[in-house]
This record gives sequence, structure tokens and C-alpha cells, in this order.
Amino acid sequence: MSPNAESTAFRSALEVIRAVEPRVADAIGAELADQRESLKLIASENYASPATLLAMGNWFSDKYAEGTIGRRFYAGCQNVDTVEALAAEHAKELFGAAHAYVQPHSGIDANLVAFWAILADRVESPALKKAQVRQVNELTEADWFALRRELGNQRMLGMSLDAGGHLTHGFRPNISGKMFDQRSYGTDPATGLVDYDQVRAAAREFKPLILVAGYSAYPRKVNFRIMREIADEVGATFMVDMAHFAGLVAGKVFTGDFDPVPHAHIVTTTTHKSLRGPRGGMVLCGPELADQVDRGCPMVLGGPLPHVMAAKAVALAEARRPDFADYASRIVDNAQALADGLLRRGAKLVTGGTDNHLVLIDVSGYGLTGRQAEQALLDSGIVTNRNAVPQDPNGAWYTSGIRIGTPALTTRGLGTAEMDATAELIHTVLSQTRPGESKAKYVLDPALADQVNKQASDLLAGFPLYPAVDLG
Ligand code: DSN
Repeated sequence: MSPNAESTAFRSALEVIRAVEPRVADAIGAELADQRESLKLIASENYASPATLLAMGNWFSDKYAEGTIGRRFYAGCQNVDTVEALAAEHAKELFGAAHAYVQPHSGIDANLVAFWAILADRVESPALKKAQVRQVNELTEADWFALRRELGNQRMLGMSLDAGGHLTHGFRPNISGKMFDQRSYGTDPATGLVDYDQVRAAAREFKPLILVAGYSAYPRKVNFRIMREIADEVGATFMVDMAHFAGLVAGKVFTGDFDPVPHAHIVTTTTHKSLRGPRGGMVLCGPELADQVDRGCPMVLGGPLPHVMAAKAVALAEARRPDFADYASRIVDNAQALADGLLRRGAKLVTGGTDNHLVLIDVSGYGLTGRQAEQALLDSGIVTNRNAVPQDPNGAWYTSGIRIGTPALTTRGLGTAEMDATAELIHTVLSQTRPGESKAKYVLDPALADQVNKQASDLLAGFPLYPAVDLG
């Protein structure tokens, strides 16, 4: 590759966009500038490679390709077939999965595809069988009524939102909490850890069709071997949503009992978090569920995004390189250094630390709500998001927690020494912020916020983001 290729590519793209709508070109340039200057600690974000980003801006965006390889509803999909097959092949090799479906547009979409595949596979209903094939016209209104009742009363057991589970694991306001008869398992109030005996007891009593594991705010590993044993004991399909930690699985940090792929019947993920690909989702499964999963579009999803599948193929190829394993292990080293730095300065952490990519600070220890803490940190150039803590008295909107993660800063090259410096900045802001007259209001000396902003940019100055991209 020529030395200026990345700069030339992005500069030229912006020049072409600017000729039509300069404000969009300006916003794209401003986004890069903002990302370069902020201490990005959002646990679900990352920085995709220039190759991944560039793979998305092209003619694949113009192509309809509903269906899947060998079963398309549109002609002329030969090049889409190529990139979809490449992405699926890389995913299967990377994760050791029998089957990969790379069309979902997001993690939520991937979960909906998985839920539908499990329902279609497991619900014993003659009407459902006919409804999936050409006999659909033979069904009477009474059959449809019975089918809706059967589908609408299936059971799901997942981790509760305040314990770190995801909205789509049966949270009542989400569609998953409405379409399933749902129950949640939490964490042990004393340790904050998953209590497998409690999960087993809940599963025995509730007998779910689907047992879901995975999280978006739980700072520890989950033993998927034990979870599969529980699922088998009660006849449940075991689904793991590894959206947050897919990069740690790909990088072989989570192996054995902590690698979901050999243990789960079906695994869903996003591709843009610790995996560092384009925004999107993916489903991995064994041959039993593969046919139903492949019907995801148009059964559940709108037309696939071939340009994003192309970018998934690029990012998955990157994740198969040996340096990705080094990246993945540095994510965890950094999260642990950040947790240690915060603990040493007196912060209260859910579970007392981390063994993955994220840390959950209980900011009630600073007398703040999550909302107050999130905004005070943002004023100081530190980008995080508020998050509920287990049994959160402030609920899911104001919250009592701040979730921070290291995938993005690790991509940028920051290491454990910089994590300690980051812990100092976070502690300085939180300990100097006073709660205001509502759960959203707070008081922070603007001079202190300016000083931390400056320290954050000094810290980042040694780790330029996209160093080979100069927009001029
Ligand atoms: N929005 C994602 C996250 O931040 O964890 C989950 O949907």
C-alpha cells in the first residue's frame, strides 16, 4: 500500500461529498476530530480499521439481496454472494462455528433472528409447520388463532437488566419481554456475581424454552459450560449473546468454559464492539438451527446491507490475524488496570473489579446519580455512559452506575500506565462533583472540568487516532 493511501482515500471521499452537501462533509470531518480529542470509554464502542470503513462506501449499497446464498429473491447477486460467503467463512473459522449468518443489521436484529429460529425449531405445532411451507393457505382462522396463542406463550429466562443483562433478554419494556413469558435471574447481592444455583433453581421451576446468557454491563466471565448443563437439565435451548465480548472470544482470552461457541445451541453478536468491525450483527449456530437462521431475511430482517457484509468480511479477516489476540488480551489488562486504579483511589466497583473489558462504577459512593456523573465526566472530556447497578434505587433512566470499557482506548494504543492516569482523571471529576437539586443536576467547577479536559488531551496526544489519515 502506498504511504498516503489512507489520507488520499478519505480526503477524496470528502471532496466528492462536499461538492454535493458540504455540511455532511464537515460533519464527517468534525466527527473524526471529536473522536480524536475525547477519552472514549464507552464499553460498546471501538475504532474500526480504515479498510473496514472504506469497504462500506461503495456500490454494494445499491444492491437488493433478500434471501441468502443460493436462495435469493433478486437476480444479479453474484458479487453479494462473494462477500457474504467470505464474511461467513471468516466468522466460522474465527469462532470455530459450524454455521454463520452475517446479515443482521445490529445485535437486536441478530437476537430477533435467533428467537424466531428457536421458536420455529422448538414449538410443536402442526399449524406452525404448515405456516412455514406452501401449505400456508390451508390454515383456517382457528389454526392461526391457535398458532398465535402457542407462539405468544413461550418462556424465556435471561439475565435481568440491572444485573447487566441486555434489553432483549426479556426486559419488560422491550419486545422480548412482551412476546415471551419471561423471567430473569439476577446476581448474588453480596458478591455481584452470577449465582449458578439460583439460575438452576429458576430454570427448574420455570422450565424456559430459551435460556439466555450474555450481558452488556456485567464485569465478569460467565461459565457457559454450567449454563448449558442447566439448559439441558430443563430441556431449554441455550442462547448466548456475546455482543460485548466477541472480541475476547475471537482473541482467545475467553476459552474453555468461558467460550460460548462450543456450549451454546446458538450465539449472537454485534460486530462493532470489542470485535472492532463495522456496525452490525451476526448469528452462529450448529446445523440444526442453520436453515431457520438463514431465513432471517425476509422473515425477520429487511434487505441485507451488502456493503456492511463486505466490511464484516474485512474486519473478520483482521480478527484472524495473530495481532488480534494480543489486542484482546491488552483490552483485559487495561480494564483491570483501570479497575485497580479506581479501587486504590476509593471508588466502589460492582463485583469489586473486572475480568473482561468493562468496569461498572457504583457512583452512589460519590453521592451522585449515574446521570449526574455521566454529564460531569462529559464536561471534562471523558465519554462514558450511565448504567443501572444491581437493585438500582435510581432505575434504568437516572441509574447509580457509570459503565466504562477499554476496547477503544486499547485500539488507540493506550496501556496500563495510561489507564492509571485515566482512573485519576475519573476519580478527580467524580469526587469534585456535587449533586444538584434534581437527579439530573450537578455542580462542577468549570475550571476543574477545563483542567481535566486538558489532561485528557495531553494523555491522548501520544496515541494519535488514525495516524495515517490526514484530512488536511
Ligand atoms: N447499546 C449497546 C451497549 O451499549 O451495550 C447494547 O445494545
